[in-house]
Amino acid sequence: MELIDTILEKKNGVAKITINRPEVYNAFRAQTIKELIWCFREAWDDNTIGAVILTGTGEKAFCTGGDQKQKDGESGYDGKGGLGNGIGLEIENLHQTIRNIPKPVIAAVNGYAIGGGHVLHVVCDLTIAADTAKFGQSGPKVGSFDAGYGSAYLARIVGEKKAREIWYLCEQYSADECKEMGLVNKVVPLHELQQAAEDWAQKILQKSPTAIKMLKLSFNADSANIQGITQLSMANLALFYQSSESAEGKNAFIEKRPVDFSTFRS
Ligand code: S0N
Repeated sequence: MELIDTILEKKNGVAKITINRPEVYNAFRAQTIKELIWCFREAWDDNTIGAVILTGTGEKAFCTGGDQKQKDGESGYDGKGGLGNGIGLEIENLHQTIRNIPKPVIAAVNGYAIGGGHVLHVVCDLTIAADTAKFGQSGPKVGSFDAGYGSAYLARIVGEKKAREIWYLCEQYSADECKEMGLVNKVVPLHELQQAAEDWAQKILQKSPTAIKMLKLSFNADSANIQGITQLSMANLALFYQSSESAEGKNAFIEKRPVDFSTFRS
C-alpha cells in the first residue's frame, strides 16, 4: 500500500507507526485510518516484530481526531461508507486491530491527544507522554462522541466519575494529571519521548512473546464486551452525523466561532 498519511518504520524488532498530517495537527481522514490498519497488519504479520509504537509527526500533536476540514466524503462526517458502519471511517476496525494485534502497542504521545486521537492512545496497551502533551475529549463540543472504547473502556481506566468529567466538560489535562489518574504510564521530557518508547519496546522484546501474547489476550477478554458497545455507538454516531446539531458543532470549529447548541435542547 502506498502510504500518504502515515509512516511505517521497522527496526530492531519494533514497528513504529507515525501519523503524518502535521498541517492539521495529525487529524485523521478515511485514508489515514485505512493506512493505520494496514500498518498494524504489517506489524502483526511480521514475525521479527515484537512491539509497536504509535506516534505523531512534530511537536504539536499526537492526533486530534477526525479531520474537521474534509468536506469531500473523506472525513467521516457525511454519514456514508466505512465498512457499512455509516460513519465513513473504519474507526471500529482500527480500535479492534490495535486491541487484537498480539503484540504490545505503546502510544508515544508527543502533543495534543484530543477527540478520536485521545481514544487512540486509550486503546493502546501503554502510554508514554511528553511532558508537553495535552489530553482530552472534544466530541460534545464539536458534535460527536465515541460511546464505545472512548467512554466505556476509559471509565475502566480512570473510574466512572473521572470519565464522565472528561466527556461532559471537554477540558484538557496535562501529562502529569493523566499519570495521576492512571491514564498515562510514564511522563518524560519531549526530547526523550521516542527513546523512552523504544527502550520500553526493547524491554518487552526480551520477554517471552507467547507469555506477552497470552497476557494481552487475557487483559482484552475482560473488556471484550465493549466491542459490541462500540458497534452500537458507531451506528448511533452515523445517525447523529446527519443531524443539524452535529453540523453546528463541526461548522463552529471550522468557522472559528462559538458553538450554539441552545436550539437542540429537548
Ligand atoms: C487540538 C486543539 C485544542 C489545538 O488548539 P490550538 O493550539 O489553539 O491550535 P488550532 O489553531 O486550533 O489548530 C492548529 C491548526 O490545526 C488545525 N486542526 C486542529 N485539529 C484539527 C482537526 N481535528 N481537524 C482539522 N484541522 C484541525 C486547526 O484548524 C489549525 O489550522 P489553521 O491554522 O489552518 O486554522 C484544537 O485544534 C482542537 O480543539 N482541535 C479539534 C479537536 C477535535 O474536535 N477533534 C475532532 C473530535 N471529534 C472526533 O474526533 C470525532 C471523530 C472521530 O474521531 C470519531 C469518528 C467516528 C467514531 C468515533 C470517533 C472518535 O471520537 O473516536
